[in-house]
Amino acid sequence: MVTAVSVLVLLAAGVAASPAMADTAQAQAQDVYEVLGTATPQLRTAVARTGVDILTATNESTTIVGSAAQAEQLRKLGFVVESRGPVETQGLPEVAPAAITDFPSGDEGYHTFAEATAALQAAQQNFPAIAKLSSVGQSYQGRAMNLIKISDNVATDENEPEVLFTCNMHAREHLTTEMCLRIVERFTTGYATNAAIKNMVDTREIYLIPNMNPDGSEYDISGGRYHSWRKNRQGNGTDPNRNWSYKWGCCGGSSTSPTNETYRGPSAFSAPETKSVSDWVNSRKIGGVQQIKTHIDFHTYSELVLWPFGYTYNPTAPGMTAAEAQKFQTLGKQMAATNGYTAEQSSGLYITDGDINDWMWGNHKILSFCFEMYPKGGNPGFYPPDEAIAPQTARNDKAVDLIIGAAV
Ligand code: LU0
Ligand code: CA
Ligand code: CA
Ligand code: CA
Ligand code: ZN
Repeated sequence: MVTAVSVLVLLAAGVAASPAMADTAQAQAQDVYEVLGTATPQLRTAVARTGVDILTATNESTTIVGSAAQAEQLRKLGFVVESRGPVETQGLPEVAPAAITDFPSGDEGYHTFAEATAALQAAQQNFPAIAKLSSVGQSYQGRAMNLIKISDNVATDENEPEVLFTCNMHAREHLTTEMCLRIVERFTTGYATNAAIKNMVDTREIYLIPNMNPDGSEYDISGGRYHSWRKNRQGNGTDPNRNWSYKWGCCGGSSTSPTNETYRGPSAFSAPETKSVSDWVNSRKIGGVQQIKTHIDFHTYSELVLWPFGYTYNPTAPGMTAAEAQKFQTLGKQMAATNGYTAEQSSGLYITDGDINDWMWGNHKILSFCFEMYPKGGNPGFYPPDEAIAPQTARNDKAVDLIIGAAV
C-alpha cells in the first residue's frame, strides 16, 4: 500500500510514488513465495511469526507474500523458499480511488457494501414478519455494521436459542459476504414453502453480520482492481481477527508491528468493528445467560472447519475440558462431512491469539467455528470469479442447517 506517510516521504524526496508498489503495508517489493516442508503447525507458526502474509498453508508448503528480506529470514530459519514471482497487483497503475460502483470487471456478481446493504433492506422490506435490519455500530470510517435478525415474531426477543453468522472480517475474503447473503436469502425466500426452513426460523433467532470489515472490503475493490487488503482501515490497518480480548497477544500468534498483516492493534478491541460486535454479543447475555449458542465466522480460503483454541496446540486448556473439545470435534467433523472441508482444531493450521472464536468460546461458551471457504489452494485464491458464488455458498447449506440445529 502507498501510505499517506510514504507518499509524503516520497514527495519530499522528489520521487513519484511508484506504481509498482504492491498494496501491502510495507512500501517494499512484495513477491509470492512458496515455503517448502511446513509439515507441522509449529513450522507454520514459525513462518507466520516472521510477519509475512500467509495465503495458504498445508503440510507440503506455505504460500506467502513477503519481501526479499523476509524470504532470506525464512531461509536462515532453515526453510527452502522458492519465489513464485510478483503478486498479481504489482505493476498495475495506481488509479485514483473513485467512488465504488461495483466489483472489478467480470466480478460484478459480488456485492459491494452498498449492494449488500440494499439486499438486507430488501429482505426486511419483502419479509417484514421474519427479517429485521439494524446495526451494532459503525466502522472506523463510519459505515454501518449491519445486523439482520431472522426469526418468527422478529420484533420480539423470544426465548429461542440464538445463532450468529459473521462474514468478511478480512477485507479481501469477499466470498464470505456472499455466504451470509445466501443464508439471508435462503431463510427468507424459503420460509413460505420449505418446511425445514420454516421450522428453523420459527424455533431459533438467527443473526447475521455480513460485513464485519466494510471499510476494508470497500478499499479492496477501489479503483477498479483488487488490492489484496486484509485488515481494517484504521491507520496502517489492524487485523480484526487478532484484536479480540480473550488471551489477546498472549502467545506469538499476532504482531505488535502496525505494518504487519497480523497487527493486533494497541489494545484489545481498539478496532471499532470488533468493539461494536463484541459489545453486541455481550448484550445478548441476559439474566446471566448468553442467548447465542452457536456461531460460524466465515473466512477464505483453504476449505477448513476450525474450532478453538487457536492460542494453544493443546486440545484441552483452562476453559476447554476434554468433553467440550470432543463436542467441537464431533460437530466440526459432522459439518465437514457435508461440505468436504477438512476439520481440525484451529491451531492445527497455525497459532493465533486474539481471534474471534477463542473469544466467543472462552468468554461466552458459544460453540464457535471458523470456516475457511473455497478454494482449497492458491488458485483462484481470494478472488474466485463470480460464477463460483452460487456453488461455493450452496456447498455450506447443510453445515449451516447443522449449526442452527446445534443451538439448543
Ligand atoms: O485469521 C486467520 O489467520 C484465519 C485462520 C484463523 C481463524 C485460525 N485465516 S485467514 O486469515 O487466511 N482467513
Ligand atoms: Ca455487484
Ligand atoms: Ca422468534
Ligand atoms: Ca431471544
Ligand atoms: Zn480470514
